[in-house]
Amino acid sequence: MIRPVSGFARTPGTVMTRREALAAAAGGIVLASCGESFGSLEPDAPEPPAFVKDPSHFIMHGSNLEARLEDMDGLLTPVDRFFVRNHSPTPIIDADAYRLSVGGPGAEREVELTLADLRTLPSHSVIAYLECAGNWRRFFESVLGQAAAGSQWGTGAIGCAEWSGPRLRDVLALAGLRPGAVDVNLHGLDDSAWQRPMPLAKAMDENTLLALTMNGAPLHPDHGFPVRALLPGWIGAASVKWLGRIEIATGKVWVAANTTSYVLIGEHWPPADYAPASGAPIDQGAVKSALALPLPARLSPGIHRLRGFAYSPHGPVARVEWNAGTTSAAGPWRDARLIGPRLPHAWSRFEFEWNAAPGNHVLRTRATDETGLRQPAEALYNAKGYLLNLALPHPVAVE
Ligand SMILES: Nc1nc2c(c(=O)[nH]1)N[C@H]1C(S)=C(S)[C@@H](COP(=O)(O)O)O[C@H]1N2
Ligand SMILES: [Mo]
Repeated sequence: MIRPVSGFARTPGTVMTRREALAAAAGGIVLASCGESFGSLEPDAPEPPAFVKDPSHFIMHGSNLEARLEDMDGLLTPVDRFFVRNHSPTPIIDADAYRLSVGGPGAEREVELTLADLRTLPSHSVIAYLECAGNWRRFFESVLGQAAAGSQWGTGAIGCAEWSGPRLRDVLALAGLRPGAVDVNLHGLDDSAWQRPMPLAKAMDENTLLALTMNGAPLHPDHGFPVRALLPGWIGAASVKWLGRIEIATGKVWVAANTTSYVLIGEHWPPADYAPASGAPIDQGAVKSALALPLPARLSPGIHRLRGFAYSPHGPVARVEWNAGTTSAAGPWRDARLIGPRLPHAWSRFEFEWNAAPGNHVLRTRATDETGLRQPAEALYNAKGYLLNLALPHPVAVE
């Protein structure tokens, strides 16, 4: 049942941070005698981990977990291998108390939805990759020679999953769009109160979802249980997890995630006159490919079948090439085989055979998408380290 609410919606849902949930489980939270407020945590209680899943499969970067491409095989990344990017610890949300509020100045009315309400709406599925805009950031230092600020991700801030749930546009229709609606801002229920707006056109896209499931199972807490947005082709930051509020605005919305972060800053990147930021905000990702090998890799001499993943926000990848060279010089490009389905929002897998001679080598791959966009040989520095997509030199020692 969908309840219209009057005035500005109250804070939706009942949220406990992971720390509070752990403390509650351990008896660390004391209810005040009137039952209205929580007592404080023991001051010297150790900080709990920022995530729920077993971090041992991952490379840890503070509150973030980087996946290892060499651990991934099929089209879909298993949840226990899927990277996590958290601006604050994973909140544990009570599904029964959960409410999603939808409204704002661009809406006809304020509505509040339960998880059951969302489950009654028509469900749509999309197989889509999700990548952090800062994936590959560590190569700004090792390849471009100038470090960029932020988590020093290698190639593993990416995964591909099947996401299902109602379309965002069907949820917006429940609140009713006014003619003046311009932007749709999404608010997370985590401590960071993560927000990222999108223009109405992206919100109305048939593949912009409020995902309730990932690979057929309810969302894992680390990936946004009970509801996350999923914006295929856009930087991961826009796919807001633990969604609590959808605000329909009558003007452009400026938040941290499109002014101080997720903007291109640097001498080659002039600020955009439409944005109150020192750089132009980014939304789409870039065409890229990466080998499913450790970085650096070590192989025995002989013929190896190597494989990897290639993807573009603009549609399926049409071609992947590879070459074996050195740090300073690429070898001749050769075609890799594309394997498995080529879907509009998913990544493609590729493979090729390489006869590895003893010595130190540098392998490179480059993807070309169906629109003809190809990974470049070089890239321009930006201070926050986003969207690096040059044909990555991957060192391989053969011995
Ligand atoms: N509420 C909330 N949503 C969020 C974030 C966050 O910190 N809080 N991080 C964003 C970023 S930067 C990325 S890259 C993706 C990562 O999604 P994942 O952790 O499910 O892999 O979630 C996005 N959604
Ligand atoms: Mo991200």
